[in-house]
Amino acid sequence: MAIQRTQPDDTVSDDERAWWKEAVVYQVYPRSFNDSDGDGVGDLQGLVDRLDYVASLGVDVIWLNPVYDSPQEDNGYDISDYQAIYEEFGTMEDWETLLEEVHDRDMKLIMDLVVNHTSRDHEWFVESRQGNPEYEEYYIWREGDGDDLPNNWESFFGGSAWEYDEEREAYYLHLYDTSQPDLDWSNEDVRQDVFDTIEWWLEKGIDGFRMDVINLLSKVDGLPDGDPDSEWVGSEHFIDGPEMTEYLAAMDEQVLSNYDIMTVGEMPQLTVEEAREYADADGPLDMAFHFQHTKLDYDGDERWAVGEWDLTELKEIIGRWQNGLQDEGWNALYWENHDQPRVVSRYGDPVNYRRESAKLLGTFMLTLCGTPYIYQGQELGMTNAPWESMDEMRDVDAINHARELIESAGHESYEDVQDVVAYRSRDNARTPMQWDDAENAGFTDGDPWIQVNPNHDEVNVEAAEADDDSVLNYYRDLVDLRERKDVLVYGAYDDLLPDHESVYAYTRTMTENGDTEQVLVVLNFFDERPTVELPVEYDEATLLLSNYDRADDAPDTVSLAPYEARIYRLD
Ligand code: TEU
Repeated sequence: MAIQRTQPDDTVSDDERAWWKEAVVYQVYPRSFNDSDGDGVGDLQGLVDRLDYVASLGVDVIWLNPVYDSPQEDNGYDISDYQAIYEEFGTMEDWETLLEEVHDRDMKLIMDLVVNHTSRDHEWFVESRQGNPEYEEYYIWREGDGDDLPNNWESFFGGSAWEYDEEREAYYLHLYDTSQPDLDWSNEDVRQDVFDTIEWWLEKGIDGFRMDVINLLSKVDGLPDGDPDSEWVGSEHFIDGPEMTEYLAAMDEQVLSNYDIMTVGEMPQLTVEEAREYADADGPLDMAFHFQHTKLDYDGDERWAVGEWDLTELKEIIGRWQNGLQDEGWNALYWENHDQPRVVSRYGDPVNYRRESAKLLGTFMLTLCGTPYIYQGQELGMTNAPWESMDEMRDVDAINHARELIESAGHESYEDVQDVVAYRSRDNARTPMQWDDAENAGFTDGDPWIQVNPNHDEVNVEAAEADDDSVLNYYRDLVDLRERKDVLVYGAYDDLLPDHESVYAYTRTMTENGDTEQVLVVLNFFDERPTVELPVEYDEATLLLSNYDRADDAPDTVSLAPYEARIYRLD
């Protein structure tokens, strides 16, 4: 007999349901997806050409990274015009075609909203640095003569968060690259201009936003020095600042609440308690990306060092988020995005068990409670690339930190820091999508803007399509299973083995109209062959999906092969 849970949180009422909870999202980084005109850079037409592929995954929503006009210092996260398309990606007409084609395939399109900062080339900044009274206060300026920094805050990309501007003879704040000045959200005109921009896009018919570093908008008055020992100096004064809730509530009231859309906030250093507040039913955010599970392989707090990771720590983090948002808020589930190295190279085994571990990690992401986000190429089991020299790297974050590492630790050359930089670089996510085994993986006829991963001769869509057992076809099965099983979307999560160091096993349970449905997920995260006893009760167990062909034992005593993943239904 299935475990009859009595907790009220097993049941799902109609008003707890939402289309964006039932959706699976696919993230497209347009610069690296598909190049239609041979200039080596992916583009909107290239994405349109591959929409049938995206639809074939069974996903419901596409999140498109920034395509707005931009000098591309941070690949489009430095926006110079919110209402224009970056020329190399195409035209506004191409974008409109994209939206139409996405909708024609019954998918939705969400756009990236980057409003903590603009590009230095944005008209607002150009006017602001000239001291035009209308825009003077649009950014965070502080007096100075170029010698004394206004405070000790650091840029996430390394170095001080202040840059001296010769023209205005003052410093401006940039929490990211020097080319990305922070907007001053305490200025009502800034807020109004941003809200107008949001409305302009919503009126064009998009289905929502992913909001870049949205918990950084409010900075503490007086901009006091931060704790010099903290992971990101100054962050206690600019993350979740005092006016955050007010700004978001205004955004919601004036614009977002008038549309049936989905919103997901990207929130560095987010805790589950904060997520509950941000994501409460009346707020503007449906869900948020936190970073806790992406830091397991840091060395302590240090991102530019690699440490051993621990499965029980992953369980502890995931459990906290699964349980913490069970009745308030909603999880955004992800392993990869354009900022994260490839997950198989971090938490799987890219050499001996690439296929098995990619499937295992996918099973995990698609059987938790929340909305899953698959990043392009994750469904192929794409891996990190080699990065033999600095010349091959494109990412401002990786390049700055590689330089810092070389200087600070008394190293002499890139070779001395290559291991950590190649492992951590965001460029790993940005190598071109691997369509086939041709010279440039079918991504472009020209010279790709960034190297193609040499393993594209083996790991590519064409090969995966022809192989029933591919990671790609397994992802399709996972998405399909999730779309058919409400319990995988809404069911309550119970960790069966919180202390086990290599096997992760949990149930998902949902009660509806008095019937309880239960699914059991068993995951062996390493290359050992453990046998585990599981505290489950059932009359009948049906294996729904597995990445091995040999799962014949009953789910109360399970012997697992390396990186084996199984999903059972228990009745
Ligand atoms: O990223 C914010 C950010 O700080 C992280 O995503 C960071 O890259 C991550 O913690 C690394 O583990 C967003 C965008 O996603 C990123 O591409 C931009 O560079 C950044 O904002 C600035 O807009």
